[in-house]
Amino acid sequence: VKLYSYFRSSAAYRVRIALNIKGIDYQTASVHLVKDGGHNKQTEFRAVNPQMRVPALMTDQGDVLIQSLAIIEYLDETHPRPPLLPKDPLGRARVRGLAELIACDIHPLNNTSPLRYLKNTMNQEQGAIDSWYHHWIIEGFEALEQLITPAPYACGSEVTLADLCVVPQVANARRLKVPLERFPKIVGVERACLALPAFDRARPENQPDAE
Ligand SMILES: N[C@@H](CCC(=O)N[C@@H](CS)C(=O)NCC(=O)O)C(=O)O
Repeated sequence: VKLYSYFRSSAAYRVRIALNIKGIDYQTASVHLVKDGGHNKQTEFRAVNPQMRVPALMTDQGDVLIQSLAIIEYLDETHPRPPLLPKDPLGRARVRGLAELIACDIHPLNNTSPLRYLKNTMNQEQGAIDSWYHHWIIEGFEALEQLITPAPYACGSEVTLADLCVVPQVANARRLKVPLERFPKIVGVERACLALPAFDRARPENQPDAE
């Protein structure tokens, strides 16, 4: 399979972890989100994903899948071992709830496009943009901190889809210097996950396009 990725993309990071956990060999097609106004906006990538965002996954049959959570669930269904979702419906709903708290409610507000819009169209200063970024991460993490019980992973003793969302979001928070002292459980989950090779290999700094 081919993963359209960018080393700093936290949504692509989620999928890289899933591919590693499942032991699926993949080729990285790097799409630079910053250079020349974003290579994701160019015709070549627009033909792959009209939404012009990474990740996108091209299967060996040439099908293109978009949206990290949909891609991860596809990988989980086609490569069931080890599972990324619990078997029971209640457990699945809990894991998905945490994943969506991050992927639907935190991440979209700190994404490249909205931040660029704040800067270029709304003419906001960098300081105001940084406050926006910090605000939405902190608000989301305050809820997440109460919802997880590191044992040692976000939802117990097995890695789940929730961990695949927590670790990249914490990486983003660290990059933008969001203080994390108030979130010991979240940081504990990150620490436990990063001790696993599948997570470590997926880190931004370990990607072929890392700068
Ligand atoms: N909900 C999407 C988010 C994808 C997304 O927004 N990716 C970012 C990088 S993390 C991107 O490609 N941004 C480019 C842009 O906003 O122009 C997913 O989970 O895959």
